[in-house]
Amino acid sequence: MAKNFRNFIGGEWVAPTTGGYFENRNPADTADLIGRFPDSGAQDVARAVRSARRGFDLWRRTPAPARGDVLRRVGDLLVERKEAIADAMTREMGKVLAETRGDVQEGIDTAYFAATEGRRLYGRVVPSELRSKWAMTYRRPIGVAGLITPFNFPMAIPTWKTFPALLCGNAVILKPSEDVPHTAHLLVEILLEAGLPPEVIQLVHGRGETVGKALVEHPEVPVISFTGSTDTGAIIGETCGRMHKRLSLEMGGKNAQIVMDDADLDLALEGVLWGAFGTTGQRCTATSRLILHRKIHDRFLRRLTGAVESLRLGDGRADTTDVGPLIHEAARDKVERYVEIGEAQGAELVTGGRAPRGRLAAGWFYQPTIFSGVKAGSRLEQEEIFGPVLSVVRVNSFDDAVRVNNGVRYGLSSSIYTRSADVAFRALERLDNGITYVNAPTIGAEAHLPFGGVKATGNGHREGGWEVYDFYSETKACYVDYSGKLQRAQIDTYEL
Ligand code: UN1
Repeated sequence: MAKNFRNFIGGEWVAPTTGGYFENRNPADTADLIGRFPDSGAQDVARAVRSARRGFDLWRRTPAPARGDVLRRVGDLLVERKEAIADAMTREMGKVLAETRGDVQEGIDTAYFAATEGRRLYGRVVPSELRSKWAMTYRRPIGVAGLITPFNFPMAIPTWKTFPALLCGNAVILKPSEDVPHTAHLLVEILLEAGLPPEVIQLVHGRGETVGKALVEHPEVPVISFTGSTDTGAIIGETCGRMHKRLSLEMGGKNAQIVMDDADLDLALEGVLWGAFGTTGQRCTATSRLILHRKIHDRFLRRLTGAVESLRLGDGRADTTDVGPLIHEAARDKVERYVEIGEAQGAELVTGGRAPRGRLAAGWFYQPTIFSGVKAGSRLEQEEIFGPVLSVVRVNSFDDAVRVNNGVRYGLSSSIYTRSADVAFRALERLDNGITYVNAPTIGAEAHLPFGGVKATGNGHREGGWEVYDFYSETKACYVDYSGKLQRAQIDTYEL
């Protein structure tokens, strides 16, 4: 019998007020039922907010280094349970074990970074223009943060949002994707075990249209962070704009790897295989376009096709698997639709292009797929597919490659393979993305660097690294005048 999991609200594990549950199934084998999770409603969110307000009152007064100590213990527990969590994550999400281990590791890195930030969280002391007066800033917590996370990094992304929010002294309400609720459950168990006061964290499972919406619209949740589609981000942005909320958005991508004629082709080949088909193409940073210089186009494409045809599809928990399933039926339908669009628009299907039969029909698998002769501006080249489909675009020059790379509405990551230092630096300058890699694929951001994109990918904020701490805290400017008299800024120092 599959278990009914619960929300964590008000310091306890509770059933949803709606009484409804949804199923969580293994995408590699849909007969494998992992559990049922709460299909919560707005009332559950309202309870969570009331509790988080109490948690916030306590936590905001806990010294930041002590908050950091809790997160260090969280990191230690993640280290201890890395293997078990990776296994559970592959079971509910599908990507191969090496990747789910990496996903937990990203959480560990984020925890240890946050732990040390507890002893920094710097403000500044600056000279005042007036005598006997100090001027300084410090960082204050904001309140209850509503965090809405996607399926593709079931541990890493919740930790990117939760840990900095907590370190800054906020209380958190986490609404994980309904495709990966179990990993979020394991994370919250660890936070509690590490000594986080219970009302500082709330876990509310459910759908975006119900729980996510209720969180975004709740007047006592002043901070929202969302990773997901650009369309949903736009709706959230409207609400947050109207309600004066602080909002961080991480949305779509249409990332390209450029291979110049002077590139190390072996390296570029490994890079695109990993970038395009790792996580079955379901990363915001996935390589979905390959921009090839005409001089190496045919050679490279031939070798790439051979390599892609030898990738092994299967259950992510088997050692022999390179590429796992897609997350669910709708994701596979979307990939199928784009393959039809590609063919209808005249691109050439080089390999893949269908779902495998036989044993793999038990899951949401799709063959790694390459289209060549893809035209810049066509739908295949412009729209995010979030699956194992790579579009190859042929270009004549570096300038052409830059134009194609920048000619989409998104701007998350980009990559260029070249042996020329000046081409590499020109690429860093001209590629319109939040992240650019030289001689490395479009995926693989490290937890201590700012993560995010330009144009329709984001709204100017960054996750990860040091910048995210600015997002989760409010800067207060403080002036202390010990002159014993009224000193007028802009006037007294400058009076003749
Ligand atoms: C995402 O796809 O949403 O850079 C996150 C990477 C990972 C994170 C991806 N470290 O590919």
